[in-house]
Amino acid sequence: MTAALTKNVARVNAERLLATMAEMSRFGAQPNGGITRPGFSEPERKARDHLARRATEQGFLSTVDAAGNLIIRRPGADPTKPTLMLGSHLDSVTNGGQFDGTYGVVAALEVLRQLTAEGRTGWLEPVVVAFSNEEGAKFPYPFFGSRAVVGQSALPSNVTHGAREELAIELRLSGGDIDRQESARWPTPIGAYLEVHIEQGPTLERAGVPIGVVDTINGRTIVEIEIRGRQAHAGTTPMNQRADALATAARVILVIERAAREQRLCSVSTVGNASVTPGEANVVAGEVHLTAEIRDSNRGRLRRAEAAIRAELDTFRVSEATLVHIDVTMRTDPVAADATVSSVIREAASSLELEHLVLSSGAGHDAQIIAAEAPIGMIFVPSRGGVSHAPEEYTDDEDLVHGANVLLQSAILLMEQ
Ligand code: HGY
Ligand code: MN
Ligand code: MN
Ligand code: MN
Repeated sequence: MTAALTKNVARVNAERLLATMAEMSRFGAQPNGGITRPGFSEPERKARDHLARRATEQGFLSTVDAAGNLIIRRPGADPTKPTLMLGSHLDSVTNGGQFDGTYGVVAALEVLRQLTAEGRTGWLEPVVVAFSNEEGAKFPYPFFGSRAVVGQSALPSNVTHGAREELAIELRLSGGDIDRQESARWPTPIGAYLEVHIEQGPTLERAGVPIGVVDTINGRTIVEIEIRGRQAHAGTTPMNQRADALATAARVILVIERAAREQRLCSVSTVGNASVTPGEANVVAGEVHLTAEIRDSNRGRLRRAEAAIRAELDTFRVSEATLVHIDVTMRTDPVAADATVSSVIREAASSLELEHLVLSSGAGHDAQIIAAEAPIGMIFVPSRGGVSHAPEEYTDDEDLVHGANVLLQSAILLMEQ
């Protein structure tokens, strides 16, 4: 491709993209440079309101659906056309980074601005969606918004009345309504879904390649593990008369870690949360609650790993004085990106003279949920040191601009097909 040809390729307004990213990083900012902006929290509401304000200043229409998703449309958008959905999320994990999710939403808005400025229309109507509670940091129902859009409920069937009520209050403050989730279901066919995201892993940086084209997104199973022992005095209870919930929890954690690290039953396995009751030095723990997850790109392996972990933990039920109860709270299957959408992304990268690499996603994304109803494609940009879900998360300005340009070019190719 010659330089003259590349010059004619549409580009986003890089300055405005980076300025909007900088603005968004104020919401939930921590002294250490991290971001704490859990779904359905005050900082996340402020971030969404800010972006909605920016969008309406530009003449777009912004609405919030019953699931708390922020939706940005062009005025006069043709409601009969299938949607070209451009999305990601604005919520973060506790003390996470500025780029995870937010970059995808800000880039999508920038693409909508550029498509509009150039007066581009096609058989698809471009719409930006900032999905609510993708991470599930404060309310443990990840993909809350994207699930609602495809008519699935993110709430586990056994959610307690109290937990549901707590969510209902925060969701209402965010403009949603827990009793009207079905109304969040997307009303028109989704012709294609595109999401640009930081890689959150080291592959692109190591290869020195600016653009990743995602072929698969790993599946994930989240389990809650309840370990019940007998609360007792740590100074007087003989070691052979204890039912120590925390000691059992330690063994459970190692079983789960071994599943991926040693047994290689799945690609990764993690216990990311433990809460100990009562959690005091001089008390044998009576109860421990663990949240664990396993991930893999193969559905069969994921299911077999889950069964193997369960079987091993089952032996604890008889060998330990404590009681171990396991509850699956979320299963997402591995998802393949659509071949046509992915080839459009590759073509878009080539037209911008950007080298690309095909890779899989270890992290979860709203794209994998939308895949239930639409062909999806994902664009990755490099993450410094492969770090994410941490304050050190960072992507160069130049790479942010490249990713947004590939998103824009992919959108144009899909709309004008
Ligand atoms: O946890 C994930 O994979 C994603 O960042 N929500
Ligand atoms: Mn994340
Ligand atoms: Mn994300
Ligand atoms: Mn005492």
